[in-house]
Amino acid sequence: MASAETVQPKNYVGFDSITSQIEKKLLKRGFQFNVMCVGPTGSGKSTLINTLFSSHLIDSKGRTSPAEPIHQTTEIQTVSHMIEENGVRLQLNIVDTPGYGDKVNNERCWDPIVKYLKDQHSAYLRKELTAQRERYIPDTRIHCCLFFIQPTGHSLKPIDIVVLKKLMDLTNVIPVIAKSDALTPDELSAFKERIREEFQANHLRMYPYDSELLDEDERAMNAHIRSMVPFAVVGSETDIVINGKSVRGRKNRWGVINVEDESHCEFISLRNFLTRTHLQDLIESTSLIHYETFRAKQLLSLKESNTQQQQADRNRPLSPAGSAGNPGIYPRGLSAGSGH
Ligand SMILES: Nc1nc2c(ncn2[C@@H]2O[C@H](COP(=O)(O)OP(=O)(O)OP(=O)(O)O)[C@@H](O)[C@H]2O)c(=O)[nH]1
Ligand SMILES: [Mg+2]
Repeated sequence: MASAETVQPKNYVGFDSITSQIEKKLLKRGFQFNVMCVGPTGSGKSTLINTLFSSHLIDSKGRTSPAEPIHQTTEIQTVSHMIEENGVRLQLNIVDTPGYGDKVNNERCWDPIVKYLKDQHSAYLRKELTAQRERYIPDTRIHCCLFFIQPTGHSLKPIDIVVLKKLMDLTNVIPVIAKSDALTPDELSAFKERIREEFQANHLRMYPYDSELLDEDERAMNAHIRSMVPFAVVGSETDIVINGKSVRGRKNRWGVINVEDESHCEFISLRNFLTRTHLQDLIESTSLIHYETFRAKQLLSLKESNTQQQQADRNRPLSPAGSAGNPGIYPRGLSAGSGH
């Protein structure tokens, strides 16, 4: 058999334009990027979402007067934003979740969040398995979950570890230290170090993941990110004027924290990481790692239950009404809302 070797065509064939064709098509269609915020009650999730996208997308507890009622997120809510930069359209969907862990009994308080994540994988799988599937399946799978850690300066709480373990199997998890203005720089770096150790000790896989396919630059970038994670962030919905320039900040009795100043917090690093350097990789690893794992598990359990059903059917005495029944539009076990 002839060995594989690179052959140079004599005349210009033109298929090298395929990359720009694909690019053009993708850019025209745009991207969907779905981010979810998870964390304890009052940890600043809604405020950070508003800070990230500079608009009042979601009610936070921030009050401008004592008479104003406290806003607490009580159900999972999604807001969408269409962003366009240099002809590239990005549909950003942000999923805010109610804080967990403030009840007397916190058992299974994470269930609605886990169910939401699984439902999105399941909806995609159902669409993919239909006979006449759409060429382009709208993607509601969560590409990245910002996990809010309270700035205690101690360690992760047992409930955090339980929730993190559930989330890691389903999505890319990026831990952030919320309200990091509560810690001094020394406390913050010691806290970060302890959290990284706890992640390792509890076998919690933190995004970004290493892979053999990465080149040297990408590896170096990931190593840099890993040395930074968890990102220490501060959120604010108030504009403050510093040197004649209006910025998002928090004013307290001893000064002003400028959310966008990299010497004050890592908000800008987090935003660049999400929307610039790792956007494509977050989308890709959701599809290639988390969705594939979910898909394989679902299809295997489907196969098992079908085999069991067939065996039961075979053992059943024959009767005129002994048909296996109508499996419906979905394969058995994959009805809407399955997968949890
Ligand atoms: N000091 C400080 N306070 C913050 C920060 N971010 C938010 N807050 C305040 O913390 C309170 C709660 O913020 P939210 O954004 O509503 O918290 P949440 O996590 O959405 O709360 P739930 O919806 O109840 O889960 C508000 O009073 C915010 O102004 C921060 O970075 N630093
Ligand atoms: Mg909230």
